[in-house]
Amino acid sequence: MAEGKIFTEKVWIIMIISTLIAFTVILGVLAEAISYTGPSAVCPVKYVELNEKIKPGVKQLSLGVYEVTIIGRQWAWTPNNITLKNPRKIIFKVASEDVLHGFEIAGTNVNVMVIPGYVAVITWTPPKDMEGTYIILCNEYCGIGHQSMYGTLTIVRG
Ligand SMILES: [Cu+2]
Repeated sequence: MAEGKIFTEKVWIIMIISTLIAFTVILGVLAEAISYTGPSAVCPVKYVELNEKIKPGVKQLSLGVYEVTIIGRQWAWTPNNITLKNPRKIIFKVASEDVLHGFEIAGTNVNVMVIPGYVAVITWTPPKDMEGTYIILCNEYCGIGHQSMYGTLTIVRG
């Protein structure tokens, strides 16, 4: 009788461990499939130095590699309309001049909270076939004009 219980316990332990392994493998494969890149890095910036240290704009680092520096303030992103030609890798550096904002490019996995006093850094590899115009929006309520805080990212191929 006791041996039968031990056998049942072993079967259950094996089933639980194999389920955990299966879930972990599935999660890993799906994360790879959607190009999940994990949490972004943040680095502090002194509030008064923000405008000296952070110059909004687009910089091409090498062929297809762009650094896009964006400042969020109530209620706009600067720059507001970004056009990139054949991007392979985009490094977004996003900072807030006033309150908490949320930087999101709709339809992609770019989504980061922009905390005043920090620069959020996201490295994003857009899919090779991705082109067109995508909405950049603020997804953290940041005041009365929050709904008008949006811009565009246009990816041009060819
Ligand atoms: Cu907002």
